[in-house]
Amino acid sequence: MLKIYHSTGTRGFRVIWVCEELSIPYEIVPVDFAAEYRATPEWRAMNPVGKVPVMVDSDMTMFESCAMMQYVLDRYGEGRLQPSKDDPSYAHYLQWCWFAEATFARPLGEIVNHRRAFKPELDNVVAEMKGRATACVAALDAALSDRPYLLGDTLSAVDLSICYVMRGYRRMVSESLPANVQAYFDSVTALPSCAATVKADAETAERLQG
Ligand SMILES: N[C@@H](CCC(=O)N[C@@H](CS)C(=O)NCC(=O)O)C(=O)O
Repeated sequence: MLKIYHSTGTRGFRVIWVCEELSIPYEIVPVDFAAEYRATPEWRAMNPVGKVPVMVDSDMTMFESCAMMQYVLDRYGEGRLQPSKDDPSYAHYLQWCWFAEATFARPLGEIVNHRRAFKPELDNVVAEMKGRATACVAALDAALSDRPYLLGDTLSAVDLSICYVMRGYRRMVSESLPANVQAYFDSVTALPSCAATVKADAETAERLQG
């Protein structure tokens, strides 16, 4: 069974969500998010840069959450939640998959890093990163002006990946979203698979404490 090494609130959320949406069996292994644990040789053997998540499938170990998502889809998805390579929407599927992590999540990650340092002189960096993240939300709003999901009428894994990042945006930048994005976020996060993921994510912290 797939093992997802995860810390509550972190990027393993998007991989868990895909498994929940597709009813693919998985197990969460809770990871202590403390920097001290992530610096240990034990964790570095799993993720050489000391981040989470990590996924193990039999004798295969990998890091990078969007790559994990794609692996799960390709290996166990049976064609669901992604267009085939000859579908006209395939290029935009790739585009939004990469956008979710490389462009949208990146400024939010910088806000987390700068807040961790608690240095007032970094306030202008935080403001810049909020602006960059907000530009991503505006791009999503424009893309969603004529469609319920990023690829059109059909839900795909990019919607789960983007809405995972949007949860962070709402927490760190603004709860108020432009109209198209708000309707999109509300409908994607209303999926039963989202509630199941939120529950599994919260239980991860409880298991670590217990
Ligand atoms: N691109 C990586 C980013 C991984 C990442 O930055 N994870 C965060 C938690 S969501 C982390 O471990 N942060 C700790 C740190 O950077 O020190 C992925 O998608 O897996």
